[in-house]
Amino acid sequence: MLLADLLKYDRIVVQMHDNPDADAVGSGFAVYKYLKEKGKNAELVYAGKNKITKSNILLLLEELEIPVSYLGEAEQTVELEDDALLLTVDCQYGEGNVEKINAKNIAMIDHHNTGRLSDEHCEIRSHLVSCSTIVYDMLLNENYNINEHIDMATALYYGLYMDSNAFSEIRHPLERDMIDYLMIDNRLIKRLMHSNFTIKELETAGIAMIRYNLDEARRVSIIRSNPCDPNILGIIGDMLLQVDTVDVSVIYNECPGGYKISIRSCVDTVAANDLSAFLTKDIGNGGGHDDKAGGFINEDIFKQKYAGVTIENYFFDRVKAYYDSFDIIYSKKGLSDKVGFSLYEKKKITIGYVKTTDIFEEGTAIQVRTLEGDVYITASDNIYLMIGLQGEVYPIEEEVFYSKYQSLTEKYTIQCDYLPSISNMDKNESVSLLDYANACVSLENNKIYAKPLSKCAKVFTKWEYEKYMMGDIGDYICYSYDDENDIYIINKNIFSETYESIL
Ligand SMILES: [Mn+2]
Repeated sequence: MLLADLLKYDRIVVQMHDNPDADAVGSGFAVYKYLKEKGKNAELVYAGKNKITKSNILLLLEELEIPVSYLGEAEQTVELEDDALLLTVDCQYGEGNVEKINAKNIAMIDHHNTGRLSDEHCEIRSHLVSCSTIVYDMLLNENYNINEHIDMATALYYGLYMDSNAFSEIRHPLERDMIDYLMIDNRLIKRLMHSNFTIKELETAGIAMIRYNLDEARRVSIIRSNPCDPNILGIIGDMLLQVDTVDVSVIYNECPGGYKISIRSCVDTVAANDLSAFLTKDIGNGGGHDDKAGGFINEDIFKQKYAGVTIENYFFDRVKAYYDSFDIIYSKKGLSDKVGFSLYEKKKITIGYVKTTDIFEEGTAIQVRTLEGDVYITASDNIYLMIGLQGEVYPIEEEVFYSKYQSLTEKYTIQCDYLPSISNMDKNESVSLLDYANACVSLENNKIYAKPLSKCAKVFTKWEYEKYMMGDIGDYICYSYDDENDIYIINKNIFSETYESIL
């Protein structure tokens, strides 16, 4: 669905979920404002038992002069005209968290995973942490200049901020781009950040800390908190990491529909986002950064999959299982055991490459943003970037490049979920890597040693990645034919597409 698709209606009611949070307000207000500007008879509403009382939301509405109507318990009383459109934001029509309004025409924009997929009336992207991100992206697709409206930019930013637990649970590069791009009212954001919870909630945090549990050997603490605002979990976690014997903290509590999790880590061998993904695998979703992450476990799915297991035991067992699940490999030290590796050759496929100094001046600190995370390098005539079939990017030295690839005269083009971008860190300028990419094809002697992993591995490569490369069972651990300290992971699908065995 496109935002422009909504314009065929003249009257549009934008409905946020009941007890609207910052994300519902941010995404709802942005769409509302866009529709108003297009000359539509638009309205921003919410319904349900409760009127908004949370201090930060009231402040947000007041300061940005967001006109919101409260419809009360609307199911019996409100009926939309036949030619009007009802658009639900940050929620889906018919779900339990949003009062039903009788309407003939219905559209939705949401990031919650209910199993519904996008179609011509719905934009559902459950891989994103906030609905504000979806609306941001939809506005950009309309070539709409959000930054001409500081109120809209600020509301979207705050929506993402709150739904991602202060940006700690961001999963997608689109969300990183959004933070960099939006021009916001910093003073207001600061005020909002500091009116986040009540003195009662502070007490909840205190009680949770008293009830800590510590695994001294693994230096990990697991805490169950009483129900509270998700932000509080992050605050407890930040505090726990100040303790000299704690490296990782896992905090969870009950929330509507399941359990909310917050994870903190201060060691480079445990990335909080990986631990979160592990703990929520098949029963929810999790993500974030290497030091801070969050997640959600769906209660119904949990009970189905782990019948008879209490949530306490689940966390104790799974955290232990996580620590036993991986090996750690440092490229600098090399591999102590090369048993089981075989020789493979790169297939003659066309991939892309860019010379870093074709984009930025020699010596510029650059950040390459890809689906797998950010990589930091310094632009140099000697450093090239390779772009694979699925948009994966990795650096390579010039000399190695020319020994393994032959450049072609054509440009390199691919279609993938997120096109890698590159930015000059000093000037904060970002460009698409594909605009500079040329095609190349691998030479005959492009060989590596590789073997499929039978246990997960975390590889610290010779390049400055944000964190280790994570290899799952079935992915390939590889090292270069000419350099046994150049160790890395190749995803199993990419491996079979790009390498073939030579005996
Ligand atoms: Mn949301």
